[in-house]
Amino acid sequence: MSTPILWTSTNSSGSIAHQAARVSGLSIEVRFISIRAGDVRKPDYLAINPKGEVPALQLPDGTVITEIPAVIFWLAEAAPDSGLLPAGPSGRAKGMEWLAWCHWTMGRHFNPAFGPLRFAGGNEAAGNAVRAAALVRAKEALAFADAAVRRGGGTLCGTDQPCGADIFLAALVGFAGFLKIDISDLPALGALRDSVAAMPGVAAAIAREAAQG
Ligand SMILES: N[C@@H](CCC(=O)N[C@@H](CS)C(=O)NCC(=O)O)C(=O)O
Repeated sequence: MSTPILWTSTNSSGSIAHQAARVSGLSIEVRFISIRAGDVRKPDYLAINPKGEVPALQLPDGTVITEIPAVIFWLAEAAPDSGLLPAGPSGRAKGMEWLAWCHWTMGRHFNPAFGPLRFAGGNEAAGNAVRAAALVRAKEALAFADAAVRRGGGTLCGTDQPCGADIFLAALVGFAGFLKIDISDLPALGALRDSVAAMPGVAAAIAREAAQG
């Protein structure tokens, strides 16, 4: 293998890494597996990512990078002019800070909203309560991010172009749509989602996933 391979699944958080990979401009092979078909739990894939999750970035030297912030950090390091992280030590740290925030927000609020039964021992009534609470928390988190984007003049870190954290936040906005969270009172997030979707690399990744089905 001479080209990194990005393992992902359509309509999943792996799409965030896929979009960032295209924004990086690096030559990366994208391989789709199906979460729904259980591919993430098959031995061949577990040998690549024992966590049984996407995304995973498999490098030619055998190193496998998992966890979205780490994947985007690697892409930003390998393509320093891509803008995936803002410039300078403080800018890079702020970019990582927001990547970590998005990741933590996805794990603690969005995941329970999407799959409440996993957080409620399979009990349906408890699951409904988990989901309701998670939706409230997710909306609060989105309001926090909306204020940050307004302060940044359209991006989380005040950059002219969206960075990797903005790509992640735009994905959370998309997840909010699936969850029917009303963000009409958070216009900075709608504008950010649109500016991220207009990035050529992001548009290419979205088109590729649509073609994949
Ligand atoms: N810790 C993970 C979170 C990613 C994640 O939640 N991946 C989900 C897809 S959205 C997954 O692969 N789930 C496997 C499954 O549902 O079996 C990361 O950042 O890489």
